Amino acid sequence: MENKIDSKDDALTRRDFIKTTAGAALATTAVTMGHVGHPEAAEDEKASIRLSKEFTNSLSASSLKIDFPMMGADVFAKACVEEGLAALFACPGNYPIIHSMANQGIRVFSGRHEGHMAHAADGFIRVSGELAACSGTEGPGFTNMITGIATASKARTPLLILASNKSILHEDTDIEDQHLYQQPITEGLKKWGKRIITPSRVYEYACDAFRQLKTGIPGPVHLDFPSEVATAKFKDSGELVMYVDKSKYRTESKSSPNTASIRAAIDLLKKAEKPLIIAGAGVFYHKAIEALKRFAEKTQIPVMEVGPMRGIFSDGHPLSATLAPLLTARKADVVMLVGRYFVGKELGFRPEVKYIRVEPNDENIGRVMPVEVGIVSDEKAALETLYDEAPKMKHETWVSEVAANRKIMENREIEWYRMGRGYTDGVHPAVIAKELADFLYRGKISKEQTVVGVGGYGIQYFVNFSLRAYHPGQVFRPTYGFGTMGADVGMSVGVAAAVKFGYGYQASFKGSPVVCVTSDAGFGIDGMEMETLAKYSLPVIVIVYNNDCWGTWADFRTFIKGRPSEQIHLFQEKLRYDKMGEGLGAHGEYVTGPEDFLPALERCYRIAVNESLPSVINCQGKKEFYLKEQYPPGLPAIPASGGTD
Ligand SMILES: Cc1ncc(C[n+]2csc(CCOP(=O)(O)OP(=O)(O)O)c2C)c(N)n1
Ligand SMILES: [Mg+2]
Repeated sequence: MENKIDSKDDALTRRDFIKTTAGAALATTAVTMGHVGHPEAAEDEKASIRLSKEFTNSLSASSLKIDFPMMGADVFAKACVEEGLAALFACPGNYPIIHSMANQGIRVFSGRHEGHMAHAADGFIRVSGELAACSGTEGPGFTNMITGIATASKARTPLLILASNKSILHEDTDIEDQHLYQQPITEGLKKWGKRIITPSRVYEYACDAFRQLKTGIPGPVHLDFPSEVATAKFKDSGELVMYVDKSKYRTESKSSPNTASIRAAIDLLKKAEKPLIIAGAGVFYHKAIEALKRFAEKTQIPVMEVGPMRGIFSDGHPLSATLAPLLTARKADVVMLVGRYFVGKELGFRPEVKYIRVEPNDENIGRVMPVEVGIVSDEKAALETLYDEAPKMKHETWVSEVAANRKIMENREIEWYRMGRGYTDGVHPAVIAKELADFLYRGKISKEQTVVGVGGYGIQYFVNFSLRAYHPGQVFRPTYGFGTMGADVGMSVGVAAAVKFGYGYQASFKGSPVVCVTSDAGFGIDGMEMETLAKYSLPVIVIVYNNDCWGTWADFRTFIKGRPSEQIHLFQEKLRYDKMGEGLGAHGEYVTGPEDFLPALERCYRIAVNESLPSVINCQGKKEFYLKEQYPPGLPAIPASGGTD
């Protein structure tokens, strides 16, 4: 795998870069991290950002093998190790648990806000398919996590949420502050949860948590640990309830489909002229990716993936319909949804479409969309059986129509780029979209290697269809299902951690830089996590589309123009998010014209590869770029639901 770009023809050499203030700071950081040693960095020693000895020593300290006698927290952490929990994202709080997890060898990343750490854990899971946890202190640390939990919930991420709690003894009193009855607060957001009130059952509840995380429809699991539980002492395993091996508290056996439903599905697909498979997160988590490909190829049914991550079905495959969703969905006559648990209204199917739904549990089948055939089965087992039972099929006209739809979208990208490139009073989002895609997929680096996320609002409308996913988890979508602004940088922390160490689906792309496209409003919420990226040498290139506003300004413009409500949507203009990044230990670039974007991207990529350090590219746009009439292509008009006229 090629993960370097040729630095010979880059405009700015590393030496030039070091001469800048940020460069000096970065170089010192890198020296402390053991990456590079540049004497020039010493020039600005006083002002330089650095890692403490204690931090670096701690990161390389060896883990401990803990055994009885153990505290409750140790018992829990040991269960996490046994279950292969890959990482923990946390802020200080819930101390016995996070200390024990770190000391027992679980990789811990400590960030600036518990909510962002929940997004980070979610991102880690979304791109790797491996389990991770987030943690916060009781009270405010826990409540900070709520948006992250809700985001993970809509994405059906099997996220383990951990929080401490005050003593059971003082329940229903105000004796201790930060006392909070947490479980009702995650009601409706979690798959399962438990306030552990019986110390001797701490292991049993850990087992319950992993059973929930590893089976059925995925979703967040929330455990809270009152102090009596975390600090309880156990002399030996005899003092714990259900202290048994994982082979005894959960099964690897999966549900398989019944013959009648498989036959009914095949009959329906055989009669269809324009069948379509919609693949969701279930295919990713239940390792059904190869089975999906084989079935689609045998039956020549196009596949569209819709979910919080992409790459379940490669965008490079001739049957892929992912990049032309609406054009394709509008024409489909039979739609088979596989492991797509969250069903939004965005796909635009015709009312007469017949649906087949494949999911491991029956509770979701028939929800939101009327179903013709329900297949209750693990997705992999269902697709393998469908492959075995279905005859070879051909849908030549339909497959060419899907290819033509993809071409329409590719041409749209080129046309939008042509228009965007014509505007010189700022960087138009269409320029970011096309030039980023050309750099990542059509240039010097391997098109498979870079994981990219796009969040924000209007910027997403431009960038989403330019991104490509050729391997599972190559694209992540922080706003999927919950529309969370301000999840992008936080999520990138987890994504980059998964890529840096090559977890799960990212094994072959270990160490590659990651790209995160975000917005100015978004960056205002979680931009502080640039410090976390820099601290852990996570090479994320954060592209901030800075249009001096919440993009909703454009949506409501007609109704709010000149009124007291207009200012609600506006920031100060020309804010320097790049300097914010620099101040936090990252490299910063401020790009004010379209011709400067690509060179800045190349510099940041080189720094990511050579120094393993993050960057912020602050792309100065204009709020007016979203106005269709003034600056075509603009954003599509939204219904005037929130208007005042
Ligand atoms: C946390 C949060 N707050 C508010 C909203 C409502 N909202 C949806 S899109 C949007 C505008 C976002 O602006 P920005 O992130 O800067 O993206 P832009 O459209 O300007 O590119 C707002 C306010 C939301 N979805 N999430
Ligand atoms: Mg904005």
